[in-house]
Amino acid sequence: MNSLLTREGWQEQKPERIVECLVPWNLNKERKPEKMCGIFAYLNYNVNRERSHILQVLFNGLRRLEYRGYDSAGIAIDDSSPSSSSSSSSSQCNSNSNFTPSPPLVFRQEGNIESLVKSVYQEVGEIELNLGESFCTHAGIAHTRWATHGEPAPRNSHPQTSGPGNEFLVVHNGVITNYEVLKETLLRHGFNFESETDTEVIPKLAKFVYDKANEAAVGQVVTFSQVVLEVMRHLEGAYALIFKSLHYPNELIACKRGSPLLLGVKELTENKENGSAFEDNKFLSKDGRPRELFLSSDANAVVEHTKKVLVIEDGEVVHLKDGGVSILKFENDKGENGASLSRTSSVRRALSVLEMEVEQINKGHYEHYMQKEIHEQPESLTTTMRGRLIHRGSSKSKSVLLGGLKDHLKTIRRSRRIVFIGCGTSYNAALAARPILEELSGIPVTMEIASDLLDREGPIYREDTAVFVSQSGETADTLLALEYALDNGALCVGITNTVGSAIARNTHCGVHINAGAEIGVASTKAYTSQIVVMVMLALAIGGDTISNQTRREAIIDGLFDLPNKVREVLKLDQVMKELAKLLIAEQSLLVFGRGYNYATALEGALKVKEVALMHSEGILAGEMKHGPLALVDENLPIVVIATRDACFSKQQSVIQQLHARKGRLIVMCSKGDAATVCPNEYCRVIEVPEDVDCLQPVINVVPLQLLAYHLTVLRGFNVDQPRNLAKSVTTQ
Ligand code: UD2
Ligand code: GLU
Ligand code: MG
Repeated sequence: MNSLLTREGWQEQKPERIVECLVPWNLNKERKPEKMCGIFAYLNYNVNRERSHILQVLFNGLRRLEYRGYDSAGIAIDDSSPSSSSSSSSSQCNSNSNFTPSPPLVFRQEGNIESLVKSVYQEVGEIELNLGESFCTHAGIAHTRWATHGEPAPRNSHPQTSGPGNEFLVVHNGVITNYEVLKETLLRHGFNFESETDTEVIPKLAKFVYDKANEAAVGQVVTFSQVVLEVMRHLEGAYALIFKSLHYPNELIACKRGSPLLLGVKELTENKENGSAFEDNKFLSKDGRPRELFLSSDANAVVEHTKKVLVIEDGEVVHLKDGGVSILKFENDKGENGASLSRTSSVRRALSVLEMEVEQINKGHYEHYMQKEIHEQPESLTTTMRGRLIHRGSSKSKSVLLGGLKDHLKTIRRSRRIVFIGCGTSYNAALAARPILEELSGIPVTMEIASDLLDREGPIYREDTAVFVSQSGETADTLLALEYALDNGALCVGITNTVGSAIARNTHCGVHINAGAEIGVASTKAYTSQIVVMVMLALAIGGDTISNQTRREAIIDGLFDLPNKVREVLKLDQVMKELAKLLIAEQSLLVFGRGYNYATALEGALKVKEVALMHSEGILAGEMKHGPLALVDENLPIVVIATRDACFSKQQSVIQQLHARKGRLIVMCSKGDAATVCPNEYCRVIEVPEDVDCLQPVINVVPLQLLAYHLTVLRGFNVDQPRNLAKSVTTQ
């Protein structure tokens, strides 16, 4: 095999990764243009370029990314050059190795690129920066931002910095789902934060790592890629990142997970030995040849400079230095790992202290992950909706934007049916969203349990949209069903929590639920985030019509309010614990629901089964008379979900009938309805806050999650690793 990158530690490159990019951005799935925001970097090596030229290249790069949507922008360039600062662009390119670099300059602005350009030239004027200054080698970075964390404002724009002195600068596309714990840890280590972004933890973490490594490694040089590999080890979520640093002048590092990124190379001298630089072993080595290197989240911004691009893959760390490019592979297993980093023992110690602190903050004061994950649902739901619920613009109109689906909505709307495919909790989440999807889209929605679809080899057609729901994105049955649906030509949409997972990679498009890592085996926060994503999906597919406008706005308002409602319902913790005490010795528990809350009944029962190891059944209340009623007696506890929606009066009648058979009833109802649902105090009541009907399942499941949790603890079972179950079921 032709080894394209030959330096030690470099990966063998698959030839298909190196592409002649004539048709921008349609070469593989990951290079789809529907994503928001963008990254661009320009590094000129061994060729004189004036500052004004560098600025132009950066601004033009950003202009090419404009179509992707953004709300602010920023750049970073060097303050002074180690080469002679004459304004001539002579071909002679000398640099002074004794040069001490000064902190890079950062310019950030909200609004469009032109307002950034204007403010840069204004500031340049104010600080009397020489636009004609020539740089033999220079690394500049640029960013357009679509705010997810913190409003569009200069302080929240990128590059984000490690602090005064701009020792480390980072531009980021994506969402860091564990930024809160990292931030708390770094605050404890004396860092001050200036922005509300998730991104700011990244440059600060880089400085932390750099400082620790240097304290420890006397006389030993820590490389830029070593620093970044350590930083990556701590990041969760989706990202494309470019790092620039005062400590590593004229170097850049790019890495990614989930979000796209590519490298373009323009050779400035003819390479006589080999026509194609990308097939030349030496091409990326430090051969001293002048060249220009570009990094971008989109080929659009690179094609005008060069047609030769290298698609960066997840987990790769691409290091641009001395005109050469090296690629290291990051394997995200903790401990002594494949990140090819030799750490001194003291660095290892410093970093494992950090890891432990993060771990501790992560679990907080909770005893179990499941408990923590139940209680963090207001935050995880907020993260799920970040950047996706829009009430911008002068009209203040409310809408939903799912970046990953934007370009596929037309196809979905034209499909003959939507098929939800999942297993366990993910199936239940889809079931909860089914009614609103049918209502808003008018498209028939059917449900498939992945294994059953495969057992039957059920019909899937080209005209179908198949939606695959999986927390891990690796669920074996769901993956096989995906293969099957792809073979049958359906449009395949993924809904997963795990960026870069098999389902995220192999579906045509999809939505990341961004709930943050879920560690407890019994899914809780992923379930509620999945429902919210699918309600947003229904809003997106349903589109804006006059007839459904009031309904849509009510749902969007409800979504905005949902984290607060969940916060409120979590106050039932003690009530559910008391209830758990009453049920501790029971053999069985039934849960009745219907309509939007049929899924809640199934999911509540599944939780009790999974962790409390108690038999439990979710029953469609409409089916009561067709069997389940036979079980009812004065001993069997039954939960009935009867919150306010179109099924309310039917549920009242179910309660009456169960009561008539002396059923032991626990009724979940909307606040203030206790007397209505349970006039004679013959039952226990759980009163929950009310939201829009289709969002009620998110609220209603919480008390049942709490019940399952407390039952498990009281019964003395392992909450986070229940018997016989695995977090991610990757075998059939
Ligand atoms: C993108 C960024 C997000 C944030 C946001 C700002 C990524 C991964 N996400 O989120 O961090 O910057 O823009 O607006 O960069 N996909 C699948 N199958 C799946 C799940 C996702 O194909 O199961 C695709 C999806 O079609 C899209 C990409 O993966 O092309 C990212 O999906 P997303 O939901 O993270 O996208 P978005 O725009 O909300
Ligand atoms: N999450 C980051 C922020 O809010 C990056 C958003 C983006 O991809 O532009 O600043
Ligand atoms: Mg599961």
